[in-house]
Amino acid sequence: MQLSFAFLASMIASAAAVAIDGRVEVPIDRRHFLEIDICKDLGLKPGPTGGCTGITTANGGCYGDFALLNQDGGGWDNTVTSAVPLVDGQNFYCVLYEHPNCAGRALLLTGPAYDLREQQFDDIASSTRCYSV
Ligand SMILES: [Ca+2]
Repeated sequence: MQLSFAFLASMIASAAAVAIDGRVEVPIDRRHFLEIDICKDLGLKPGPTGGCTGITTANGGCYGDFALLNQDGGGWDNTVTSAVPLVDGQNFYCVLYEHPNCAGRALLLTGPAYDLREQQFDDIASSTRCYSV
């Protein structure tokens, strides 16, 4: 009887430890890492001139040069035509910049931009910064 009680207590302790780990892990990820998805064509989907890719940044950190992005076909500098900031269940926004290192003309994105021609920002973006607020 005493052994089974010890076993049960140990199981409860293990379950509590797992729950604590899970509770800590998720908020840290959401608070510090934000993603913006960018596409070379309209509508946030692949098209005739290329595909889409994602950039993950720290909150408030600048991803400084789209020319260095080599995933999903590369060639991301001055080619972005649609973009969307992605953070699950959070208030957030991203800024696209005309020049590398988050400089030059800036475009604030608080939701999906399906056609950056409407903001005179088609084939312009060279860097980005995202914030969770
Ligand atoms: Ca540019």
